[in-house]
Amino acid sequence: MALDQSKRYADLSLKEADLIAGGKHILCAYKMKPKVGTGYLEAAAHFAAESSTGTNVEVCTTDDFTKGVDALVYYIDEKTEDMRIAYPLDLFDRNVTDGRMMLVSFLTLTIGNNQGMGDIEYGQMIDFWVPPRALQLFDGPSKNIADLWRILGRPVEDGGYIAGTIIKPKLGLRPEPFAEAAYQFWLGGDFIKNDEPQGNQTFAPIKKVIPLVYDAMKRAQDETGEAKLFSMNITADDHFEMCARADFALETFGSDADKLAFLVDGFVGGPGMITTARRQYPNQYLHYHRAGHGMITSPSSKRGYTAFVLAKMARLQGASGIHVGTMGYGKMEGGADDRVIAYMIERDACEGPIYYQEWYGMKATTPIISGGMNALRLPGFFKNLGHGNVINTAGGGSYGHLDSPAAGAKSLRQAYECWKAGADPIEYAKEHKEFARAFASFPHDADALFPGWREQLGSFAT
Ligand code: CAP
Ligand code: MG
Repeated sequence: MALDQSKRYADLSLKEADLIAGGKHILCAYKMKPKVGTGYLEAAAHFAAESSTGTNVEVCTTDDFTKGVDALVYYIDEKTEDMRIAYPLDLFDRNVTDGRMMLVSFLTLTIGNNQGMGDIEYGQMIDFWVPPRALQLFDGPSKNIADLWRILGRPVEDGGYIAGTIIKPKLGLRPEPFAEAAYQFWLGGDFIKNDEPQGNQTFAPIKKVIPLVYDAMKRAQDETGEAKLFSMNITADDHFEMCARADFALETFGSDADKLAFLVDGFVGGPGMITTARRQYPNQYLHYHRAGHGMITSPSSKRGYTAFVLAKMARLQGASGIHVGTMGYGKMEGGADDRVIAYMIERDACEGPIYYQEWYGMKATTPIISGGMNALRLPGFFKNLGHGNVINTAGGGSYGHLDSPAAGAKSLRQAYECWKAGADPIEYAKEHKEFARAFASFPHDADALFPGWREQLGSFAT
């Protein structure tokens, strides 16, 4: 049995509204369940102790100052497993170099040791609230979708849908076929990203691939008269290796370097990689790929934190865009309600699952929609989200189009135009060939989403 520390680490008389008005705490909400035999408040207090100044026993080195920075449980509801903790700002580590806050310290405290405690069955962070002072101390995004819209020659507000892809197959393309796949898509679309494991494999060395990709970009730009964008994976264990990749690409792209984004596998790589990219390359769009996050953010998980929390942290850190799933319209887990993930990162104020967060002008982070998407799934997706100001990357949805990757790309854009016009997709398809051919390309989806399409579209789709 652990020591009951609830007298020190819990104060249920504290009001959330007062804590928010005071602005001196970061608030975190968890779903927490103690192990059988441990009382709820007792477990919660131990959780707060372990996440701040304490341990499982009293230590003689504690003084009055120490107690002033204790994290405090301020709300519990055993039935719903709700537990909320207020963390004094002074608890969090600050940079020696510039006094700023760091995400790694936020994580070490709020979702660190508390994840492996013997008297806790599970604890998962479902929301957090950041006071204005802490917002000032995080980098936030430097570039975002507005910068991409400007490059694409569109309005910097409501600039609309960016049609993208991921070079597929995921691995196994040598430099020439890789660049050719990029060229083929760019003839119809805007944005291409490396798939998250693509880097400097021996069969496709960066120093051969990147110049060929840039050449493909230039040719596609000449051919279409449009600007094109490429998001390059610079993920690496070593900071200097990341920079070597990024610097090489910037030099290669030369006068088109503004069209180069940097992709970082930020979940497996960790916050340090994101901040390295954010601080080293503030002029480039920073693309946060979250591969691996499902290990804790899956709806089946009761530990770690949710996809919502991950996205909110990404905006604080300064990701220009982060994957937010497909809200039940693609191949990955998630549902229609995941809209709130997108809203929280793109709005200046937003109601989260627990907290209302104001961002006080911190730049927005773009929702990146990826995973099993194609033209047929997009109209429903946009309807659910309520807008189309996103980057969408469709790998299978582009390279799986029967006619060509360019036709796949065009079918994506047409799906957006169809939704924007409020048109009936089958009727719209009759006048838009690439969209019509998406029905024949993805007949499984077509049957599920538009039963009767074969009879209605007939020769338009074949
Ligand atoms: C999509 C993707 C992304 C997933 C990751 C893939 O490809 O590139 O990695 O979207 O999930 O390899 O699966 P497809 P999330 O378009 O071919 O499905 O975006 O939810 O983080
Ligand atoms: Mg991928």
